Amino acid sequence: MTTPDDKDRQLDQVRVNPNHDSRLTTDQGIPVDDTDNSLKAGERGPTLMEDFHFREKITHFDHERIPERVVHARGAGAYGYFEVTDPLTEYTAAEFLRDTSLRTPVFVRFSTVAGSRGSADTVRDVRGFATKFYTRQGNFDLVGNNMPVFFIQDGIKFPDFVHAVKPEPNNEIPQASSAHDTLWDFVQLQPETTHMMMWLMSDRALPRSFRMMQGFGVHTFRLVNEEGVGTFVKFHWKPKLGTHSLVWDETQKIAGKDPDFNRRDLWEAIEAGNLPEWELGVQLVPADREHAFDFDLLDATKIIPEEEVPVRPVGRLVLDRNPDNFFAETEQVAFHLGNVVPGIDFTNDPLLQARLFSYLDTQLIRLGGPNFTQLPVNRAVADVRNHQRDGYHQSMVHTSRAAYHPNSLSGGCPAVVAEGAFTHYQERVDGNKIRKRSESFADHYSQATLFWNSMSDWEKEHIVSAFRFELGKVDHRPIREGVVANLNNVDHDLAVAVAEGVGVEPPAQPTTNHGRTSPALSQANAPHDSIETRKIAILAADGVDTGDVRSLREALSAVGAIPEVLAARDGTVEGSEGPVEVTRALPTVGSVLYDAVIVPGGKESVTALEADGSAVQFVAEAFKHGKAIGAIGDGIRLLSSARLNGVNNHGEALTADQGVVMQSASGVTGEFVEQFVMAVAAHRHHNRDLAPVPA
Ligand code: HDE
Repeated sequence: MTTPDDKDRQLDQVRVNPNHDSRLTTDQGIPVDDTDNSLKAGERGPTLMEDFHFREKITHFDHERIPERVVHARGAGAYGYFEVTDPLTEYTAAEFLRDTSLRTPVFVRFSTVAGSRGSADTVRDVRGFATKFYTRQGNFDLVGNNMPVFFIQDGIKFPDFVHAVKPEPNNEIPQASSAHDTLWDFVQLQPETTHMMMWLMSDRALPRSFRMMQGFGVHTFRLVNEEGVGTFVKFHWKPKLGTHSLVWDETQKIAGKDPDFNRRDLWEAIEAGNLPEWELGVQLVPADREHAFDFDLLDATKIIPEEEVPVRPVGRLVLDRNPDNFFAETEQVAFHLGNVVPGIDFTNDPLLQARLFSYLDTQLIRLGGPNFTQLPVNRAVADVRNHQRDGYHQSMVHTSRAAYHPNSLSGGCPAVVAEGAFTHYQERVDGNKIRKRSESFADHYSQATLFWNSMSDWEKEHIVSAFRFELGKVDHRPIREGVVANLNNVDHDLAVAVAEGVGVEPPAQPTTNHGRTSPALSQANAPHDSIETRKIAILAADGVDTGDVRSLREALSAVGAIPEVLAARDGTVEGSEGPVEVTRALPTVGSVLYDAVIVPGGKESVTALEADGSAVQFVAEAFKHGKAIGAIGDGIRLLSSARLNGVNNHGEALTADQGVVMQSASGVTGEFVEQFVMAVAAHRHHNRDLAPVPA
């Protein structure tokens, strides 16, 4: 159990456990002696109106649902803390970014964007990464995503974009998917979407885990120091476990096997004490360098390449506590970009400006009135004292007589004081009222090209396949053509490869590619050094080598992985030296729920696995998805049955650098473990010949 922080102590005042040592009552506190039978006129007669317990129970039930979020409806959240490690005292008045002795409580909610509350986790989509910092100076919300840019430049286009990506209006199809005509119609007509569409078609849209994805504030914000000097800032979250993704075929299968895959992963990691952690980084740009870039800092479809402005690590975010109640906390949490504390301010980014309006507005309807800030998860730990009164669901009893300012009846309180107050950054602005996009926002392609150029070969292949899949679902041919024509402005080879897959004429005119790259954009360059919390399947049947299973369990647990023994049935299998406990039965899982698989030795066991289609498929599918595969002694036979008999289709032997680690001698050697751990740490092996592997 972690030490309670200010937020936890505050929540403790409202936590109730009706299951603990209590009797059933109505909402009025009246004890109830029967909640299974309604009050009737005779045993077989009609229910009576006067049955207040029945009426109350049904009425409450009838009103249990609130509107889901218009976007980001599906999410999962957790509490934790933030610590600043490299104080930003020179740049900001925000105490939580200056004082290394502070542990600021946080609540983080991760989400998908397009799907409904009940949709699957592993869809191709952007992920929300929203953090509420309960600072001593008030709540600061960093409402970001796992991609550093956005689809549009001006918030007035947000309803258009969301209407296009959401299920189509006539039949509400497809759920949680961008692969349909209306989205791609919008995309082809709105070229500012191009850069973000490259991200969305990349593996970034398929995170292996919320714990293994980056977060970005997206907009350029402003830090303001105690002297009122402003510095532009971009916020970055970097996951301690590295940035890793699933592959497309796998995501689709997970959506059926475990639609709660990412949510469950977060929950289980925290329950097991494997606390998810991110580093906060900032890119700082002095005010006088505002125009020093070949893009506009106010344009949310642009990144500042890390090679141009390095990301400075400044703090640490750790999630250490699951919520007690999903609805009360994760569903009712209300993030708002406008919640800033002294020392952090906005810029004139037109997307950011629109968000300043939207969040509060949507919460008024979603949470049913203006008092949602009093909901436990939303309450600041800083004192809240003002003249806001009344409204639906007012749960404070304000005892002061004067609810206005200025007043003399309450001694002028709450008083307006300059010290510690938020003062808006004093930026000079002037201009004619005008509905116009700035010329400095006009380049929609250079950074899309930069992203494409920075990808490794396998990332490029995945992007092409994603475009082919999505456009292949678009019925209206001219839309496919429009998208391909637009992609030609990013890279000619990309446009041709996509065109070939979706049956449209490849663009004739090649365009020039500027050739620049930003290596930091490629997931291939992310650290691959840990196998902590990776789930590793050990396939077993009667006769399995008990020593192998024991050694593997020990060795893998010692490096922080989670080994699980899978067999045809739950319970135990009879190993060579006695019973081996089974973690899960094969029919309840599938290779897609694991990061790697090992087949231990044991002649009889391997023969049984060879005869079990689900075990053979397990290995073949893990291979198809690029996962590390290990086999010891007889275990190698199962790899042959899965047609991975040590030789790929080019007649070359599969080697450990392709993530297939085989040891013919029996017994788990240190060398085997070392090679296998390296293969798992690499996350996926995309240097395999996958074409012949059945889907
Ligand atoms: Fe949001 N967005 N958004 N958004 N957004 C919402 O607020 C909106 C944008 C983001 O876990 C809504 O309470 C507009 C960018 C996250 O509760 C709504 C525009 C980024 C979440 C809204 C944007 C985000 C939301 C829906 C264009 C990344 C989930 C329910 C101007 C930087 C927060 C709600 C949570 C949620 C509006 C664009 C991130 C409707 C108008 C860019 C993570 O207010």
